[in-house]
Amino acid sequence: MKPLAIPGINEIYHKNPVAADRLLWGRRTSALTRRGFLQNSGLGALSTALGMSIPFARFMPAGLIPAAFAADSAPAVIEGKDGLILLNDRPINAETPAHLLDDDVTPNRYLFIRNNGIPPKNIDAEKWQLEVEGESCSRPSRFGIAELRARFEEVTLQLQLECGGNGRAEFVPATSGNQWTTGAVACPSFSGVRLRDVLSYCGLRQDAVYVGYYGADTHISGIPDRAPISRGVPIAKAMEQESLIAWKMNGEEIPLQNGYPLRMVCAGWPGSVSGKWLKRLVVRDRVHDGEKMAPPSYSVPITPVAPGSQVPNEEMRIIESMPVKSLVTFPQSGISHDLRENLVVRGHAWAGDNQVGAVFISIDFGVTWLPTTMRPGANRLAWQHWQARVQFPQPGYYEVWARAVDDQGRSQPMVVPAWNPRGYLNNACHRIAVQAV
Ligand SMILES: Nc1nc2c(c(=O)[nH]1)N[C@H]1C(S)=C(S)[C@@H](COP(=O)(O)O)O[C@H]1N2
Ligand SMILES: [Mo]
Repeated sequence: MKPLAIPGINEIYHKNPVAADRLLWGRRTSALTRRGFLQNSGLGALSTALGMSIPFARFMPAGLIPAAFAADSAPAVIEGKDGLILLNDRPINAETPAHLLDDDVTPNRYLFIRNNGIPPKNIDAEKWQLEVEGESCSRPSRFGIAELRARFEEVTLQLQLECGGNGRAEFVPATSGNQWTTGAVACPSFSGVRLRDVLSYCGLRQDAVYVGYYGADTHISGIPDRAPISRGVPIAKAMEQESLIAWKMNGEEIPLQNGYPLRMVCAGWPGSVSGKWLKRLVVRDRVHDGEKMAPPSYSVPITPVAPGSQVPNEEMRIIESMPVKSLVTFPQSGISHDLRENLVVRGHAWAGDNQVGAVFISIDFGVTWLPTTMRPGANRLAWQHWQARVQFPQPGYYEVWARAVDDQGRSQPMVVPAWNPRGYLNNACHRIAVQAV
């Protein structure tokens, strides 16, 4: 099902080499693209390239790159992380293919890795200390992990983490940073204490505005005392009952790459607010000013801009709750399916601080949408599971598209949404390819 040649590719190369490269080598094809890359090649050529007919070809949006053209990347060899796709090896950044995210609760080995620096080495969890301080903290304190455990109530919650740059690979023109496709998201279960219990114990002054974190990872440059990243959340988010300081993931130690032995988890916001290898929390009387806290990091233009624009920092806002999104985790894109049988299609959906209202799927390029059955999430800020059965009318090439709508009525877009300089918040619909035979 993976064609070796794409008709018209030479012309595409001529006009837009970056796009052509993506088409051939990239994995940038899970959402629709605004550009008509294939406009020179007719539908006949497209069917030839796919090696099969396209029953709903008449509904195919102009310029759609078939999901079947998504190239396979070789999985990386990262200890304890079988099957992840490596995007960068220094610092390590690796994403999870959609079909490996099929579990209701993401196993430790499938939690994506997004490192801004180099993780600490030779960690002794028994000696690990968390400091809480800052100008708006009235009772600065230190805790070992055993003390956190003894002093505060232990809670376990399933919490969804998604990197703000997930889906970046689909923006045109390309934006710098890790070229995540769909796999910088997961929803493991975390155990620890509530951030708010710790903060309340340490005393928040009246003027407290923000909580910032510092981790034990080191800057890629090797410069000591330079934090690779130090972000945080406004007090209101920190005080939510789902915001945790966690030492366990799925009942096990947190994997080294994911923040062992202690991390913050503030779900529904960009993953970057959830500090790993957590050493220090600072209660601030202003928006925290740590590394990668201010625009343009993890920020988007306040008003939409033309693709490729330069945007002054003052015209950007820091990303907070993430937009509604979904994934098809079963079947794996590219399968062949026996036409005589229904195909079970399933996945997850999530909506930042909100709930998902509904998930729909389409097998005719978005002309008709079928409802799916949804199960509630395990708790607030956990992803929600959906499932449907589809029947294909005749043999040929199909795409299954999934589209979630949040409880405010906001839908995922079909096409890549507002371009922004750093390539954040692409919540376009996920598509998979199915050959009915
Ligand atoms: N100390 C520290 N915390 C960090 C990071 C980091 O590089 N260092 N990366 C952040 C980013 S950008 C994301 S998306 C999440 C990723 O968490 P994961 O690697 O466990 O999936 O951790 C966040 N916390
Ligand atoms: Mo991130």
